[in-house]
Amino acid sequence: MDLHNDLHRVIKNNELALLYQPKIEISTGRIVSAEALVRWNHPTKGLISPDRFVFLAEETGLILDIGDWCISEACRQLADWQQQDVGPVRIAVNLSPRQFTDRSLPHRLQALINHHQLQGSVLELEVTESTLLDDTDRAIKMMQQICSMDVHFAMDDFGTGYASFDYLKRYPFSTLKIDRSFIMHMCSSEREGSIVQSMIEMGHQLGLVVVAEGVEEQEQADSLKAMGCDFIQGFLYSRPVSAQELQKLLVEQP
Ligand code: G
Ligand code: G
Ligand code: NA
Ligand code: MN
Repeated sequence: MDLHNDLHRVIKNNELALLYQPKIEISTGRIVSAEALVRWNHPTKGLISPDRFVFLAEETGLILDIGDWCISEACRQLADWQQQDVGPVRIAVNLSPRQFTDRSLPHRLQALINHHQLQGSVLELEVTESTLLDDTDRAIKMMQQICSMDVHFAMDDFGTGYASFDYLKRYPFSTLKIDRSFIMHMCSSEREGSIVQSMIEMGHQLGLVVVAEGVEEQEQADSLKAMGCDFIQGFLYSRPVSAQELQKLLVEQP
């Protein structure tokens, strides 16, 4: 498979890029955070979505290098904005399961934070439950180590797997992201609406900040606001955009 061979060269050839999707704080309407989403700018095949190469990279172990590149690029961008007085804004980076088996992750995160003279709190890590399944105790320990650097964790795609509220209680998460499949039907189905409402309430009871993903319609945003959801993310507000475009949005907001 030739994509596979090409994948070995993505970093050396500088073919990866991060796009950023704003997360809007519902109470203020402001962008205070953005999710970094990786893209592969292939020399002949054009822009390739992570859906097509992240699993390949997981299989081959290349995800470690790609993941490192993403975190380090996010830190570089944060430092750049800090110097230009853009923001304040936090960046959330997605972590894949394999990255979480790497015991040197906390140490390398700390080194990047120090190198770029950042506060840990400007960085968030998004993980899905599959990332945590392997070795619970070790995962909790690693998360605690990273949390002590003031880097926070978000549980991504919540509601799609087996992760229960017990899960959220045991692992040091500070944010819960409701999967977009629930948001999609929340206004057309009373049942789905109630599920979203209960996720928000239970999230708050556990002391978590709640983000709704995949918000595409104003009606959904209005309901989420009425339900007390904290942040929204989705095409209604913005697609993932380049760093320059996000910078423009940040600079122009009141
Ligand atoms: O951006 P897009 O909607 O195409 O992302 C598709 C999938 O790829 C999503 O599940 C998203 O979480 C994942 N993804 C995007 N960027 C990264 C990344 O930097 N690392 C990992 N592990 N997954 C990512
Ligand atoms: O798995 P994760 O939640 O990281 O997936 C993020 C993916 O969701 C990205 O590929 C992003 O492009 C996509 N996405 C973001 N907002 C929306 C939206 O409003 N609608 C849809 N259909 N996809 C979205
Ligand atoms: Na994510
Ligand atoms: Mn998600």
